[in-house]
Amino acid sequence: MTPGPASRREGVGVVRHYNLLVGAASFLDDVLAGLEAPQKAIPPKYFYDARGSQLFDAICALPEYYPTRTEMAITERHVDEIARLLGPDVQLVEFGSGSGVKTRLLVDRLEPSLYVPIEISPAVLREACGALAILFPWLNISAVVADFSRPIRLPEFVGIPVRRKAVYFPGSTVGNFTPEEAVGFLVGVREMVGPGGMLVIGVDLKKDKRMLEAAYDDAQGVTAEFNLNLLHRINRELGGDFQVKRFRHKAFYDEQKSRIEMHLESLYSQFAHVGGRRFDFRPGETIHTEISCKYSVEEFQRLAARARFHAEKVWTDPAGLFSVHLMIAV
Ligand code: AVI
Repeated sequence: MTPGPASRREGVGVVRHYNLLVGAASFLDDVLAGLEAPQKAIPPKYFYDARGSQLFDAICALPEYYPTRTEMAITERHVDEIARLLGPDVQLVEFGSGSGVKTRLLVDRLEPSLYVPIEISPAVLREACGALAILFPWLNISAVVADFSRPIRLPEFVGIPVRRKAVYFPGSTVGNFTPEEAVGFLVGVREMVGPGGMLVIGVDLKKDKRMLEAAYDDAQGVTAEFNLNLLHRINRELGGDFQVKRFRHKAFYDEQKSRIEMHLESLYSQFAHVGGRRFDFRPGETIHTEISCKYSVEEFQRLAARARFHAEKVWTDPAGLFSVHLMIAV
C-alpha cells in the first residue's frame, strides 16, 4: 500500500475498458424463453439500449418520478459524511452506473483511488466515462461492461493503492430484484468488497399507492414509451414483427408484495413472430417487464443482514420518500 497524493486532483488518471458480457445469455434466448412461459416476461435489463437509456434519463427528470431528485438531495446533504465514513484510497465500484450523473457528487468528494462503473450498455458506459474523464482528469477509471443480474467476478486491478473496497448502488435498482434475489445479489457484493468493505445503496421506501403509481405511469407517457421500447427493440435487433401500437403500458402497485409491477398489455387477440417462432396473445394478456420493490428502512436492513451487511448509517429525506444506507460487510 503506497500513500496517495494529498489530493488526487494533482494526478492524471487512466481509463481502461473491460467487457465481461462475453458468454452471457443472448437477448434472443432470453426473449424466446420469456415469451414461451405461461406468464410471458422479459427481464428488465433489456430496457437499456441507447434509446431506453435516454428514456430512462427522461424518466428521472419527470415531476412524478421523485426517486432521483430525492436521492440526489439526500446525497448532496450528506456527501461529506459519506466520504468521511468511506475513508481514503477507496476502490469504488458502481453497479448500473448509467449516464454517471449521480456519481459525480460522490467522486468529487471521495476522490477514490479507482472508480469501477459496471454497466450493461457499452455505448452508455463509454459516453459516461468520457464525460467523467473530462470532469475529473485525475480519476482512474476501470469501466466494466457486464450484466450484474448474474454473479460477476471483477478482474484484479493492480498498481493502485486500495485501503477499502466499496460498492455504490444508487437509484433503488435493488428494488428491481425480488427480495430473495436481492439477498443473493448482496451476498455477491459482500464477497466483492470483503470484510470491512462498504456498501452505499439507495432504497425507495413504501408510500401512498397513488404517488407510486403516478411515478410509474406519468402524465407525459415517458414511462409508457420506455416500456414499449422493449417491443421496438425486439423488432429492431431480433427482426420481430410486434405491432407496438396494439400494446399498452400497464403499471400498478401490489400492496401485498409491496412492489410496482410493469407489464405490456395486448389490446387485441393477435400474434407476433420472433426468431422464426409465433407467439399468440389474448386481449388483456400481458408481458411482465419489471418489478420495483419498496421497503421500509427496517425491512431493508433486515434483508441486508441476511447477506451479512451491518447497517451503519441511514439517511432519509424529510418526507420519508427515499433512503440512502451505508452498510459494512461483517
Ligand atoms: C432502474 N430502476 C430503479 C427504475 C425503477 O424505479 O424501478 C426503473 C424504472 N422503471 C420505470 N420507471 C423507472
